[in-house]
Amino acid sequence: MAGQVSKPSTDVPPLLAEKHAEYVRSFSKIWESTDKIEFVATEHFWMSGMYWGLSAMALLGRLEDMDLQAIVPWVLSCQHSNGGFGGSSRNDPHMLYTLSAVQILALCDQLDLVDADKVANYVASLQQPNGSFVGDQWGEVDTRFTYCALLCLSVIGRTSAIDVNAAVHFIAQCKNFDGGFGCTPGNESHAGQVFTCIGSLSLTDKLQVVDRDLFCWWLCERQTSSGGLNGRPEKLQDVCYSWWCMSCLSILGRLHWIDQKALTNFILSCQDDEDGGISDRPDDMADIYHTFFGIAGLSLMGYPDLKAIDPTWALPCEVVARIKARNTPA
Ligand code: GRG
Ligand code: ZN
Repeated sequence: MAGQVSKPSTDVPPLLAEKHAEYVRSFSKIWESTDKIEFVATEHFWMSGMYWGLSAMALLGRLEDMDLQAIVPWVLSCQHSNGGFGGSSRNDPHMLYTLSAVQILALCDQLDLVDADKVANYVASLQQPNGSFVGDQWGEVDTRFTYCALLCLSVIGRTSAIDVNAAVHFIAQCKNFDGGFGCTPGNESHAGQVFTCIGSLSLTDKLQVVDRDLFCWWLCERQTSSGGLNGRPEKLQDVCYSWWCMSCLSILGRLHWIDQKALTNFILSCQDDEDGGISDRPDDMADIYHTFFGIAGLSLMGYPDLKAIDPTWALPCEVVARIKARNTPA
């Protein structure tokens, strides 16, 4: 057990939904304050920030409080001529932001605005002969990009644009002796990477590659005495692993292998009870990333009044149902 108990559970407030909704709304106003350091420091990942914010609002049942009329054209303005999207209109295209863009358009029920062939061509151009994917023109290979490719193409109904079997073969090569997965073959298992590999195998219906008991044992060993989960042995607990680990356990039907009450209390103890938002650990500064993944973790555990999130698609279940209906031939 790597962590310490940070707050007795009796001190823990319930989910401060209204404060978090206000926090997400104010995050989107960073974009209007070009003189602020936050503007400069975060611009390259705004597209993902917008996906985290919108998804958090969707799980809270408050998506309509966001200015979707402004967000959709902004997303489209970040697409480049090669079909990929940048983190902002001034940033180069990247697989990460192409997925976030497509996810946002799905959340907003605006997938008809996507030129699916163009996006599919971009994603396919990043697949390597061994089945792996690079994130952009600079050539870094990582299982994150395999998941992004598979999910992005699943959302737009174009998985036929890539060699899915080769992609699965690459993921299988990243499996380690502990049942987990790393970012490339031979790399250490890490909870973030295992999500991308389990997500990829779930999307492609190839979960038989997983050594379920061994792997789920590794996952449940991520819970520390704080109730929170860490990303690998001897590391600190962090709210975002409530998503990276719990999504895998959910996909594999083993959520009950975690002490969910203790994890719920840990996530709730990371809320900013004045300004809203959720941080990585109690008393740290809240950010939009941990706000989303904290709420997403609570959603996986069935926290009251939250909409359900799909552990494979990282989107609300009702959005996934809409996508599947759209992509299923009549
Ligand atoms: C649509 C949900 C969604 C994801 C898209 C980008 C991506 C695909 C997945 C990222 C998976 C990943 C690698 C997450 C880990 C992020 C993280 C907390 C990294 C920190 O790593 P270290 O080594 O932290 O700094 P530890 O906790 O090990 O000390
Ligand atoms: Zn984190």
